[in-house]
Amino acid sequence: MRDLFADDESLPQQWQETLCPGAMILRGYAADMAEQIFREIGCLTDVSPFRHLVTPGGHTMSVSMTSCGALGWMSDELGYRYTPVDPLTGRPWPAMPVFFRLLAENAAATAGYTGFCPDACLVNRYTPGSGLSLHQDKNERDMSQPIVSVSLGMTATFLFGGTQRDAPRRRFPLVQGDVMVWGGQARLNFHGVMPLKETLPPWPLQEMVRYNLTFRRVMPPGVK
Ligand code: MD6
Ligand code: FE
Repeated sequence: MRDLFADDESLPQQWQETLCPGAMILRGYAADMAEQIFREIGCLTDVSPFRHLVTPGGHTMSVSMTSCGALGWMSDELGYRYTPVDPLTGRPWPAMPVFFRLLAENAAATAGYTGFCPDACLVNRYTPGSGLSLHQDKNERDMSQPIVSVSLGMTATFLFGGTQRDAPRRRFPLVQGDVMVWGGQARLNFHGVMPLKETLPPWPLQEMVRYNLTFRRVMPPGVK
C-alpha cells in the first residue's frame, strides 16, 4: 500500500511490503524517530555498553550487541539465552524506554499483530564488514508473538530464507526507518544480514554504522 499522503512531500514516505504470509516490511515507519532512537541508544549503552559476544562454537561475532528490557539476549560457550542480568555489569539490563515499547507495539498492530508487549529488545551495532550469518530466532519461549525489527543508520542487505536452512533466499535492502514485523508461519524462517558495505551514513549520523533494534516477547504472559 502506497502512502496515503504520497503527494505531500513534507511527510515521510511509508508503504508496506509483504515478504511472505506473516512477514512484512513497513518502509519508513520509524524514519522520523531516528534522532530520538539514537538518543535512547546513547543512554542505554551508558549503562550496558555494546560488546562482541562469543558463539557457543567459540566464534566472536562481528556485530556488537547490547539489550534493554526485563530480559537481554546473550551468547557464550554455554549457549544462547536470555538473562535478567547483564553479565558484563552484573546489574539488570537498562529498562526498555517507553517510547521503544510503544513503537514496537504500534508497528506490530499495523502489521496485524495486536497486543504485542515485548519484554526484550536486542540492540545490534554493525560497522563495515559486520554481518550476521543465516539463523533462526528460536530462543524465545513465546513463539506466538511476532518479532519487530527497526533498522537505523547505514543500509544493509537482509537475507530472507524459508523454514529450512537450504531454502532459497531473497535479498531486501533495509534503510534507516524501515521496520520489519514477522510472526505467524514466518516466525522461524532463516534470515541473516550481509556484511555491511562502506557507504554514506544517513542523517544525522557522522560514522559508518548501522543499528538494529529487535523487539521480542520471550516469556508467555504471566510467566516470571
Ligand atoms: C538485523 N535482525 O537486522 C538482524 N531477527 O540486524 C535479525 O536477526 C532479525 O531483523 C528476527 C526478526 C527480525 C530481524
Ligand atoms: Fe534474527
